[in-house]
Amino acid sequence: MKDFNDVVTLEIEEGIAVVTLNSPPVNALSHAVRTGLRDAFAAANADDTAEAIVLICAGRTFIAGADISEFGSDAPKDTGASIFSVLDDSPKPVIAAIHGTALGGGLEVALSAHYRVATTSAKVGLPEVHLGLLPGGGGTQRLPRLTGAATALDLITSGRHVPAAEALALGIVDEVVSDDDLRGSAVHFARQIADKGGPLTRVRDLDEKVAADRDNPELFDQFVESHPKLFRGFIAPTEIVECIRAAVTLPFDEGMAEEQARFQTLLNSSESAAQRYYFFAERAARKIADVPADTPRIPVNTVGIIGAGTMGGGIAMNFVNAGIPVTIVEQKQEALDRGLATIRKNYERTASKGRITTAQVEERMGLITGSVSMDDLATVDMVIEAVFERMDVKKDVFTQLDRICKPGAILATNTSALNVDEIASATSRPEYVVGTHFFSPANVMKLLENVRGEKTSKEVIATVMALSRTIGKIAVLVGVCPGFVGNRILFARSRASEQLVMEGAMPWDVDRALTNFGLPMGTYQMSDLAGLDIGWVKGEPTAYPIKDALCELDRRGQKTGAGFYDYDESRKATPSPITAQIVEDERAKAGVTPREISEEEILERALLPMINEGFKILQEGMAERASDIDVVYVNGYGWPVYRGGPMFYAEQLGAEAVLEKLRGYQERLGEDFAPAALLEAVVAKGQSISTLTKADAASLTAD
Ligand code: 3H9
Repeated sequence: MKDFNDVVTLEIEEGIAVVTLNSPPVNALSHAVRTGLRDAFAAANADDTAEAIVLICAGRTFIAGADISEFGSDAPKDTGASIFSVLDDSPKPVIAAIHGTALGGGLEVALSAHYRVATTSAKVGLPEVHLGLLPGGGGTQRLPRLTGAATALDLITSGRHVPAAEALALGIVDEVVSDDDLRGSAVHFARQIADKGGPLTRVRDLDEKVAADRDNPELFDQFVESHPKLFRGFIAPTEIVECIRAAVTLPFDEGMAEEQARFQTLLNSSESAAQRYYFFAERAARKIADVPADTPRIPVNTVGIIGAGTMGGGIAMNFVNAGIPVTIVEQKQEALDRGLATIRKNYERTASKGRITTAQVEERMGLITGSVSMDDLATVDMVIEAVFERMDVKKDVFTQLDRICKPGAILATNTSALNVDEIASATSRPEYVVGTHFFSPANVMKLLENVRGEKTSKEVIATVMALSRTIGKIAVLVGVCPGFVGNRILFARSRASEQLVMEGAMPWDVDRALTNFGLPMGTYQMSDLAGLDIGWVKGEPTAYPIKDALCELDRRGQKTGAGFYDYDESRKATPSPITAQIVEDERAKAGVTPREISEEEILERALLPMINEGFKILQEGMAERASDIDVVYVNGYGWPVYRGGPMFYAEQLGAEAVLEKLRGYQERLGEDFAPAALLEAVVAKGQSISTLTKADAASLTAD
């Protein structure tokens, strides 16, 4: 067996060269891998005893793509032919043997081979679009030659992972084989090809599919017109369309040149930098500095949910979808029945869209047990309460849970604002108490803020973080503080928005600035959606007089057909003259002469306090790292991923510029804009923002 760069080996088996790539965790195409593969293919082609070459990977997957961490880094550049042309130009037939996921550059390697054999469970895809990129290893040129342009447009702009059976039907792979013996099947396939002889099939030479597309040039504009959302704010999809158009209209080499040029443009864009950063941010959020990966986890095979309302029902669905049985407890049978009926309706709606079968609806409902007695939670491994958001109510529930639940059960609260430590104090086992802050609708929203109490044990944290993945959530560990990470930052924006409106902007001006920035909703659209009466009690003024006045008029948001905006029957919002009048009255009461505020100023004054709050959160150790704050914002609040998140955005603006602007606003508008000590320290020490950890924050602000 020959070894290349410690990551690739070459063996000859029954006259077939087997090139095995072994570069954990995902066999990404790092410089070492590319060099190793190039040398191994040269050796295989030079070996007279080998008639064909099988490329196979060790470990959990075929090549998962280019090594993303090399983009924009000082990693050595290739000299000589690309790995894609090495395979394409190989005089001996090359068979890619795919298991796991062949993604991005990984699928492009396979498409450069002459044949592809995949296991039943394998998936293939070109997900570069999620990194703000396009396939830069010939994927935009080869895939359309196999599938036609329409399928290539769908697959490359969506980045979806295509199961082996579909890949076979689409012509992307040549054979699907059992999961048990990929190597044996691939060597057998290679032997047949070698025995058959004849000219090699190179994807680059196929013309039938793209020739048909040449007669239908309008398909590209039609695709763009029918997918408006895909292109909003993102630049990669447009470039992808142009590359696939080039695959149809230009000879292969010219199409490749077009692909390269456009790939480079995207690689240098701030959008791709943000999306690549976010890829690693989401994975980093799973790691907790003082909770090592091998921390023992508590088995969670059954879950109890208290509360069958919208939140409790949504939470229950997450577990049931993952095959974990739940017991839902309500106080009254009627409320329980209503809650269970809503869950059933949700599943039936999903089934009517063809996403699950009717048998699955019954299977999932079969995993739910309803009860009106908390005593039925005596044996569950974990309980999540989703009851009314009031400290005395929560404490009462936890006192009962402490009495009822078995030792070692995890007791979780879904509070979005209350102090988890105080809730834990109602029990004799605060080390088992944790916060699991789901976002509404809980069966849809990906984000989960897991709240670490002062006494929460490492085992409980490790369990809850792992369990979050099992139920399909992207979890971030946060500390106990009002609003945790997400809502705390949102409060800062709400205060800033209120100031802007009092000073001269209308609520819809604030919203327009934020949606133009890329957020799905502005402050006031969000407020109308959530309900203006959260935390409002009739006759009791809050810090938001405009909102109070709207509530007094029973304009409590979308649910009452009016809030900051007026709504028609189809919930289309229009700026309301009633709101405008209230705003003017409130300004007059405060003695303010309104002035015109530019969109640029609105954006700065809405976003800088969010960034500043992010620094304060990190400084207080309420998030593990700056990038966790970004994960919260991208997943829970629709922050456009092509802008990375508030902390990454701050990095792009420049820490110094952020500090200077905050100081300017502080001088003009007061202490709401006072820069966080951590921001000052970051600027003073020239530290990068997006790589900051809790420990960095502590040491930067220690002196
Ligand atoms: C590309 O190919 C461009 C080409 O067209 C250009 C050619 C010239 N690079 O997600 P996991 C790490 S762009 C570097 O937790 P899973 C990941 O950070 C690329 N590292 O596992 C993590 O590290 P850690 C196109 C990578 O089982 C560890 O591997 N390809 C890469 O849930 C495990 O990852 C893609 O976009 C990478 N390419 O999911 C595919 N991939 O343990 C990106 C993973 O230190 N990858 N890592 O946190 C994925 O979608 C998933 O990782 C995969 C496995 C489905 C493969």
